[in-house]
Amino acid sequence: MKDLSNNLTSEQAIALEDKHGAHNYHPLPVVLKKGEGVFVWDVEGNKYYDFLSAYSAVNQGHCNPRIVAKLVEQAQTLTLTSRAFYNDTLGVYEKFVTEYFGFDKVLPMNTGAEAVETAIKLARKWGYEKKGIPKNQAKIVVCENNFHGRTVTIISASNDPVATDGFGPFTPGLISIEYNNISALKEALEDNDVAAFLVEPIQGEAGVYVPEDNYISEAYNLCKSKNVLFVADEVQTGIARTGKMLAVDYSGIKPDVLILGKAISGGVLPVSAVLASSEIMSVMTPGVHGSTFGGNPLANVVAMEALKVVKDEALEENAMRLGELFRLEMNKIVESTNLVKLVRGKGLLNAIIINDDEDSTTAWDICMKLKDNGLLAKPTHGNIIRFAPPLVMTEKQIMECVGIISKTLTEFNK
Ligand code: IF1
Repeated sequence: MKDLSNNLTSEQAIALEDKHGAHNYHPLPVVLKKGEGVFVWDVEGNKYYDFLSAYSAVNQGHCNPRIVAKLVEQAQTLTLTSRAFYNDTLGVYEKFVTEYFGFDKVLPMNTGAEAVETAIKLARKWGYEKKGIPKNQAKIVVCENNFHGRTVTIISASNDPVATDGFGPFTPGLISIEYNNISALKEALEDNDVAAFLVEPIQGEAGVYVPEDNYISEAYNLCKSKNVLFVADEVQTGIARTGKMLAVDYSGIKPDVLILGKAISGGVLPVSAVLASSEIMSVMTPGVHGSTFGGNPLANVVAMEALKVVKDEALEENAMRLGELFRLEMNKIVESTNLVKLVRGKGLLNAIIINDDEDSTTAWDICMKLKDNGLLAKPTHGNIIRFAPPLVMTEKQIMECVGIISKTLTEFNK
């Protein structure tokens, strides 16, 4: 066990980042040194419940022993070959993951954004070669207040000025419509040049915005009726986070293209994937797309173990059950204070809406108090606090966290 008493203080660590690092984040002032299961420790040895899970990447808990063991074993054997050659883990992983989610083919990538970019390229190429869309005319429909990543093409689909200002010019062919509005999608699909509809089954960054129950299934059916690919971005909602293996499982549909990331590796290293049918994936011929690290041996063995852990530890069921308990208890708190307007979410992807302006510091101030009380969470937009603990939580732990949140909100003075 690593000695926790050595080197940096929080102040020193923060100063180093401030001096030497780009200021592209505004982190909560806590410096983490260790993670184990649902807990993290800062450099002073203070222990916290992690209610962010690295944005739903450590669903299996921090430093999951099974996943780390596979990482260490492979790291001492073969870490990277590139795709210039075959290796003995990629085909095994591709069989495993395609059967796990029920698709013919997978294209392995690394970050969520890379997988989204891959899906955009795949949809466009399918549009030209299979649907007959005129060259360079393909359109992809996206939803307002989406979050799909930070690349220039992906932010070209964003209406968030903070994510877009100063990064133009933008990629054409991305049509934005209102989320959770079927008639808006119906209208957009009147355009025969639409190749795909790219959507989050629950909008995470928008503040855990859960659409109407039939939105996803009706959107899927509309896409089928117009020969448009339904592309589900489950980078944040996937891997049992919402109480089902995929958030689309609540709608009983199977997307034409599935995008996964984050917890597909248990947060141990960047792994993402795009899954589709053979017919769709057949447009990806040798040399048209790739990545140095995509499908690397470390990623392959880690992802297989991370996905096995989800089933072996029944994390879907646990997230479903504890999520229902969490929202039940949070609603009691909502009734008892006017500080919180509502709680919403599915499984263990939840958020509370603070009863204050978006540009107030109230949500941040509450998170600072939560930190003092031993729980780490962070606001998304302004007045929304996301609560997303690792899915390995126990009922006793979730009730202890409810107690911390209740205590913090009760004692909070604006
Ligand atoms: C940040 C939150 C944001 C995602 C969905 C693709 C990606 C993400 C649905 C890209 C990434 C991360 C990125 C991180 C904050 C976090 C996030 F919603 F999860 F909280 F921003 F919206 N699709 N989400 O959520 O995956 O390239 O990051 O691996 O950029 O600040 P990535």
